[in-house]
This record gives sequence, C-alpha cells and structure tokens, in this order.
Amino acid sequence: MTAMTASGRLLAMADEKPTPNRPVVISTWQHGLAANEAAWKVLSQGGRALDAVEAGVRQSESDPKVSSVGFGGLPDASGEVTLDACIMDEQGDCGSVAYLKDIENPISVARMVMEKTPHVMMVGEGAKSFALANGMQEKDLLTPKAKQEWGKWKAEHPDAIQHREINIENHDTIGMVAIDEAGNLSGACTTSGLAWKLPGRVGDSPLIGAGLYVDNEIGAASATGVGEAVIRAVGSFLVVELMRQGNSPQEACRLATERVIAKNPEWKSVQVGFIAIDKLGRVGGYCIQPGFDYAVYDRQSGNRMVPAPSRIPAT
Ligand code: SD4
Repeated sequence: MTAMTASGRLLAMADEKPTPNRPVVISTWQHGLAANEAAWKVLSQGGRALDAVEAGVRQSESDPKVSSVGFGGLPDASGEVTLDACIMDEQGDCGSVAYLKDIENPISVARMVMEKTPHVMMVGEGAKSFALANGMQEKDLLTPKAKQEWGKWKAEHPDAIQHREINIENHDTIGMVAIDEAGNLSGACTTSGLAWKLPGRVGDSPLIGAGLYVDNEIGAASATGVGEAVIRAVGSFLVVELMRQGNSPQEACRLATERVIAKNPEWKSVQVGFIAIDKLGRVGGYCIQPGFDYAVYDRQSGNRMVPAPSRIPAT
C-alpha cells in the first residue's frame, strides 16, 4: 500500500514496521512505582530485562512498609509468613519457589533454582535449605505491625477459613514484566499469598503460566488477585496466547479476564487483574473489580500509575 504526503512524496506504508518502544517496565499496584525505579536503573543502562525484574521486585520484597510481599508480608491463618515467587527469562527458562519461610528475597531463590539446578520449582524446607546453602540469610519476616494485624484478625475470626479480600491497598503480590533495549522480555512475580490463607495454601504467583508467563517471540504477562481463580484459567499463559493471536496487550488482558469470569461462577466477589507487554513495548492491564492499577515506566512518559479498566464498572 502507498500514500501521498503533502509534498507529493510516495510512502510505502505496508513495509513500515512500527518503531518499538523500549525499554519499558510494568508492574502491579502502587508499590510498582518504587519497584519500577529499581528496574529502570538496570534497563536505562542497557541492562538485561531479567536483571531488571529481579532487582525491581526485590525492592518490594525488602520493604517492610509493603504489607504484601516478602519482609512485612501478612501471615497465614496460623501466623506464619510463607512466600511464593517465580521468574522467567527470554529463553523460556524459569524458576520458582513456594511455601518458602524466613528468606527475604524469594525471587532471587527462584532465579537460583532456574540457574543452578535442573529443576523449575522447589518448595518448603527443601527450598529454604537450598537458599541457605546458596548464601541467603535466614530472617524473621513477621514484622510487629503484621503480627499485630494478624492478632486482631485472629481475635475476630477464631475459626475462620477465609482469606482477606484483595483490592486497592489490600493486595499481596507484585508482578513485573519488562522489555530491555535489546528487545528481550522477562518477568517476575512474588507474594506472601493471600493474607490469613490456610497454612500450606499456594496460589497462582509461583506457577509458571498462571501468575507469570514470558514468550520472547510474543510478549509477557503477570496476574494478581485471587490465585485460585487465575489458576483455573491458566491466566498469564492465556494472555500471551491471546497476544499471539493478534490482540493488543490491553485487549488480551480483557479477554483473559473474561475467561476467568467464565471459569469462576463466584467472579462478582473476586478480584483478578492482569498486566501485559508485547514485543513492541506496548502495555495493557484489565481487572474484574474497579481498583486495580499498575505502574509503567518508559523513556517517553517516565514512571506513572495507570488505572486498569474493570469489568464491573466503578460507581
Ligand atoms: C495469591 N495471587 O496468592 C496471589 C495474591 C495476590 O494481590 O495477587 N494478591 O493468590
């Protein structure tokens, strides 16, 4: 196809490839802003997306004010902080940990599982021993503030098997996906899981395909919200497959949310949100309940929060 410019010059439009926007990093919720800053230090210097996402989410894991991830994360029903995380790189390599206790940065343990073992996933005591044997320090992750909140909840719900509702400032996860200067994609997802969960419960966040998926030919996606609902739809893998079919990251997140809705009859009382990035550095996000937002950092517009459109309209 051709078109005439004002000066009468012919332009060959079909052959024009859109210019990719990169580097770009995108992450879930308000704490994504600080995490993006850490990731940007790597990306802006031409660093690898994998290093950027690890550095980015470590920032949230180590911040005791983030009551949702790592140190300062809210505990399970028995008062124990147990962590889940996974990481995936541009080669499709991945690593994951679940039900990990007493280690501040589970994402780095997930990366060590990926790089130092023939496995993808390690859990519980074995994952902790592996982390300690590889230089990680043991640390009590239950902060006085988190312990106090748990004590209050326990007093009010002595027999409860119900987790805390997720939205706006009540959330438990950071998912981050990025494209680097070289055009390579990576992602990381890390969480203390649903607050007050049953001991032993593991959600979507450490599951490759559910909480996170990266395909360097197409794009990357991550999920937040009620993990059980995400797992039923293999959410992040689905977002990437929807991009493969030609959907924009925004539309892919919306369609995947529709699938989550279709697979979860109780969806009206559940929050699930997705973020996605494609090979061109285009980003998107979508959720069920109003209240989910995500942080995007690129050269053009800097670091900013973007409210995700929701299936249930804001009132
Ligand atoms: C989980 N998906 O453990 C996590 C929780 C979460 O914002 O994302 N909270 O199910």
